[in-house]
Amino acid sequence: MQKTKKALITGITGQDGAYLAQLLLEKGYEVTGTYRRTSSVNFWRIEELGIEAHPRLNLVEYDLTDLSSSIRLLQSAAFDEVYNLAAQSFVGVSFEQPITTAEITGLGPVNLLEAIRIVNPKIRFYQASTSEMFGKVQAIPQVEDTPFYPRSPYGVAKLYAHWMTVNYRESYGIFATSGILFNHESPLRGREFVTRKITDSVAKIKLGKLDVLELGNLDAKRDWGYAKEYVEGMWRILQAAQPDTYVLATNRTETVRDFVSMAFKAIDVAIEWSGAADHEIGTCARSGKVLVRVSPKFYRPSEVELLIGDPAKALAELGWAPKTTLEELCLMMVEADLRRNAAGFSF
Ligand code: NDP
Ligand code: GDR
Repeated sequence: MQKTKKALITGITGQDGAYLAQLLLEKGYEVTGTYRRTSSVNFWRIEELGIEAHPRLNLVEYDLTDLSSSIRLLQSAAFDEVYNLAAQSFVGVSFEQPITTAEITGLGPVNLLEAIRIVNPKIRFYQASTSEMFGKVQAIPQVEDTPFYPRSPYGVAKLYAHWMTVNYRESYGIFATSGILFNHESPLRGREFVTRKITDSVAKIKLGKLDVLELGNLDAKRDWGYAKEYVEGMWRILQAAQPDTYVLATNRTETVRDFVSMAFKAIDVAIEWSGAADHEIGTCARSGKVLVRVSPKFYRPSEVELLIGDPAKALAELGWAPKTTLEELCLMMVEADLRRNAAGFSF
């Protein structure tokens, strides 16, 4: 009989943590998911997926910045796989809190790598690296060996963690892997990120709960995929014969403005754009009402203008490819936000 695999997921209260937990439970794993102590812990994502009371799911309190609790956590069960998804993950906030971001997002993963080295170097480790490491892009499309040029404290912190992961792989023979994931979204995305902010606001406008959607840089281009498919890629990265680095992306890029138009189209509203970049507006083609306005307060001190990834290596070596189109993803998110807002709640 095959032994039940044990996985540890840091950051189970986040978007990816919730989907990954669901996937691993479906695959028969015993899953330990970590959450942070706060005055009111919020498990809405795992509740929405219906897995919060799963008999093979164990929830433990943990903070990534604490080395001794990282060691005790790894001593608490014979984990086969560790997925490090915990991070201060919002780029905008990283400009306001660069040191906290460095401590959590940069140094945090080293606590786990050290704990693996001390407790059991056979554990397979996944680090959630990011396309933000490409920043001011040096090549189009971006692949695994495109030079990095991060443009935010978040990107710099992730790049440190990325190279430490590579270093632990090369120095100690640890099965330490890194997925350079491009933006991935879903109905479980946090509302501070632009796609979910847009779909939630479009739902509220449709239901008469909001007049105008205010955004920052509409010209930024992103390669947006569906989060549920990306966590499958994380799992495949840890099942490979050798530890390595992989890009997961769709190889399609669109502007924030395009995503706004797409979301309004989902509620049958065509948007007409006018005005200069820093006070551009979007009006309803039928009524002439202003529905979208640019507010420079959402601009970042330095911006990542264009991201587009080529996931050819993941396809060739892992058999991973994205399936859901951006139109399908956007519609799925608008419909979920319409449902939630109509029912009177939205996280
Ligand atoms: P989320 O912001 O939704 O989730 C982040 C998780 O990290 C939350 O569970 C959060 O807990 C937890 N966390 C934050 N700080 C700490 C800490 N000090 N100790 C322990 N846990 C902590 O992110 P996503 O799910 O979207 O992303 C998952 C990972 O992938 C992140 O590392 C992110 O940077 C990275 N990534 C994401 C991409 C994306 O497009 N989504 C693309 C590339 C990389 P709490 O709920 O308490 O805040
Ligand atoms: P990003 O995602 O910074 O790419 O990081 P986000 O959705 O925050 O921004 C995408 C782009 O949209 C522009 N933008 C706005 N962004 C937000 N949040 N709010 C706005 O009002 C707004 N208006 C315009 C931004 O300037 C940016 O160009 C995400 C996170 O999940 C990271 O953790 C992850 O590593 C990367 O994706 C890949």
